[in-house]
Amino acid sequence: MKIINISNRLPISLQKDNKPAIKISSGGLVSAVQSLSGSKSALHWVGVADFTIDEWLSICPSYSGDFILHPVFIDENLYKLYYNGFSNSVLWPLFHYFPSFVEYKKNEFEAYLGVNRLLAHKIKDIIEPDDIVWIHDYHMIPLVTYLRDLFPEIKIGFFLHVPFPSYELIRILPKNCRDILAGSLLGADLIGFHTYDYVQHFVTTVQMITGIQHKNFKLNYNGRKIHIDAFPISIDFEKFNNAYNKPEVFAERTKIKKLYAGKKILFSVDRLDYTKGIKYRLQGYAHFLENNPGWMEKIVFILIAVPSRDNIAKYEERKEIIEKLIAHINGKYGNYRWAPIVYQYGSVNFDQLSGLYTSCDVALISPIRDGMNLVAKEFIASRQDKRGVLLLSDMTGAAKELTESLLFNPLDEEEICIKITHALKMTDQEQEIRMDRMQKQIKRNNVFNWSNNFIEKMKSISHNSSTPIDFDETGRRSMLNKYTQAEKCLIILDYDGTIKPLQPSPEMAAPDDQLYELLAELTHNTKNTVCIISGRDKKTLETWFNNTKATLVAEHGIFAKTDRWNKLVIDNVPWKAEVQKIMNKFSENCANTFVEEKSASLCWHYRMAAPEASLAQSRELINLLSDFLISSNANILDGHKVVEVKPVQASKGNALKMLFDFQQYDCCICIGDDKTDEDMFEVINECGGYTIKVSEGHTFAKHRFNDVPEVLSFLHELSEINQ
Ligand code: GDG
Repeated sequence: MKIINISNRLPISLQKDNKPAIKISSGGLVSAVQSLSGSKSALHWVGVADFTIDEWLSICPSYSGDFILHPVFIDENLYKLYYNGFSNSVLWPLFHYFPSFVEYKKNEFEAYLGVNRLLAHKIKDIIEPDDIVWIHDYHMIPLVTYLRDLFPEIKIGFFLHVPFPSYELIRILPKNCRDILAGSLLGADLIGFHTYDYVQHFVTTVQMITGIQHKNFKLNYNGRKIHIDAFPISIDFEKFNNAYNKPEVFAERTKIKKLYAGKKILFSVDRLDYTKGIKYRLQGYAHFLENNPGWMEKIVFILIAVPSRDNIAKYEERKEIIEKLIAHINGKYGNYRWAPIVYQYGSVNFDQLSGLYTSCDVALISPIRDGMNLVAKEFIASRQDKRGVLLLSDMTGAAKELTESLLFNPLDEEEICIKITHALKMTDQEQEIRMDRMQKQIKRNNVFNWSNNFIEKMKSISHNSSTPIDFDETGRRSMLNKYTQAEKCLIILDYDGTIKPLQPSPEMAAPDDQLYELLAELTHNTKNTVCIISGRDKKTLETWFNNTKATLVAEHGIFAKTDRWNKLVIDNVPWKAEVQKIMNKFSENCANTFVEEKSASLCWHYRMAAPEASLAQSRELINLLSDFLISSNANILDGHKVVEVKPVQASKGNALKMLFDFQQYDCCICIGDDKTDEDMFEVINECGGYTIKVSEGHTFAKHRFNDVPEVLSFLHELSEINQ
């Protein structure tokens, strides 16, 4: 088994001077993936090359590292459109809640898809059946589905390193673009995010766009279960902690302390990116200087900004804004002996970084949005001396874990000023207590646990990609044989769309004589137990099937009739009147939609309405109801052209479990067409029965009939056996 890691760039740089060599990057992700080699899996890494084929061919024979590298060579212009264009001028700003920075261009989106296709093509030659593929980040979303199409059986994991925003942001994108993005990730078996709010945003987005609802953060799609979970990334704790005693780091620390002797040191390091909140950080610091003249010449802010994506206009602009502001603050508050801000536009090496982490008094980290933020964790881990204070924006993923830091809102300069003051006054004892707690947290959840947890989760996912198969003659025969030999058979039939074609309005779908006759024949055979299980109310089922000897289940499992009607779940629905008011409003606003009232549930039907407008309205309704019903016992079903609210315990699967002892039957046949039939398919699959989905769509069912006539013809065949 191989682990194939895929990221935008390979984790290497090519040393092209007189002694050409491949240098492996030293980032946390690299060590995390490297550590997986302990699991005896060969580690492959695929990424876009930032060197030429000739350079690669001349250097690669001398390489013998931990990874088997697969550079993908992409035309420079195409790469620009994909990377600077769609990836970093649409997805990056949008996912970080900067919608006004989004610059969508169709050709860039096409380039984005094109590069992903090229990557899939490359990976195609590497993959073997039991491999695990791990795809990283927003550049590679379509790749998930391209690989799934090529390899239905392979295990695919995806991890997003940036925030996943609310659906309200995603819906800004053109329709085909957002459909592709949401749909593509459904090719994965495991989708990981840093935090639970990103998980939550993702499942809501999937439901809003595709109508697929999660159950305990698992999605059922094309016969596969997709697991969605939070895996907060971390760092190599020991590497940063042990660096404290490295002679080079000691020397760097001593130099810095000497240079700024008698002054408190504030420190920050990040890529120069508008999401990192550098401008607001500076304004907060200026506010502090303005309000604390006593600190003049007694404090210095070392600000390292690392060049990043500087050929994108927004980044250039940001650099100018920041540099002007630094000049302004230094001019306003500084003098010929002292500059309040020491600024470096350029990176530092690891020892210098450790020297800065361990010599500063306060780390000031203020992103406006950040998926996680590793700098915060690195600062904490570096402080073997357990001194220093972390000031951290509450808009970072890291803020959810580093709760002993001083958290602040990154746009609030007054709060930044207050928190700087608090940090400067914090006693050594308090610093030590806070540091100790955060260090324990990071040590426990280090980057090796992160990668290991992700891969172990991948391994544990049983991969059942069997899409339902249409019955061919042999399959059909084998099922009929099984039925013929059975002594007791349970036949479970959904009603609308299964044994009766869907009609524009519910009352038009009453059974006809032929259907009554068919049901009479099936129920007449003593070996059969027939169950009609529907979302319909019990009054309708009673009227239609009063003279039929079938078990009836109404309202998706709330009521059942064997000899007489029984309630299977409590139908306490205090929310009903209010939900009805809301649904009525939606009916008034959206022509040709209507509300159906049942005893314990309500449905808003939009089958006869204008498709696009009513679909948009249905999304609004679900959004509204989700908030309205948040602490109630209600469940919202996003069905086929219907939104239904029902008690949470009511499900067809639960009802079947309550009504039947499956052991008693040697043949079980379950047919349905709707999302509400999925949980009964799961139940019947478990007991080894036949599950059959009618028509298109994702399903847990093992087989498929194309339409209602096919179901009826099959049932006719059954009715003629053993008569
Ligand atoms: C993305 C997400 C998420 C920076 N300057 C220097 C330097 N660095 C290193 C830091 C740290 C890394 O770069 C930056 O990581 P962050 O997490 O802070 O931010 P992004 O680059 O935006 O990363 C982020 C991350 O992915 C992981 O999933 O946390 O939310 O945006 O390791 O140390 N290292 C050295 N010199 C520098 O000048 N040596």
